[in-house]
Amino acid sequence: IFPDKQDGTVLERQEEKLKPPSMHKVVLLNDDFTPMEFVVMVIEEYFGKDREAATQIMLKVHREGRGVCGVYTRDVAATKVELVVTHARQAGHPLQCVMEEA
Ligand code: NFA
Repeated sequence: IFPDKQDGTVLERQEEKLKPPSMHKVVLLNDDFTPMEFVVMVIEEYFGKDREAATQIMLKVHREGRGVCGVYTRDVAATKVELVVTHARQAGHPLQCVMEEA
C-alpha cells in the first residue's frame, strides 16, 4: 500500500499533508434543576460509561460546575452535544452540554 520509489512522490506529498483530526471534549455543565439520576442516565447512554463512572462524572459536574464526559472528533462530539441537549429538553430539563477543542 506504500508507494515504491518509482511513483512515491505523489503519495508521499499526500501523506505529509494528512493531519490527525482535531479532538473535542464534550462537557456537561451544572445547573440547579436537572435531577442527578437523569444526568447519570445521560452519561451512561451517550458516553458509554458504566453506572459507577457515570456517577463520578455527575458528582464532579455537580460539585465543580463542569465535567468532561469524553473526547471525540469534531463531528462525533457535535452529534453527542445535540443528542444530549435534545433529550434533556424533551424531558423538560435545562441540562447544558457543550464541546470545546481538547
Ligand atoms: N445540581 C443538580 C441537582 O442538584 C444535579 C446536576 C448534576 C445537574 C450535574 C446538572 C449536572 N439536582
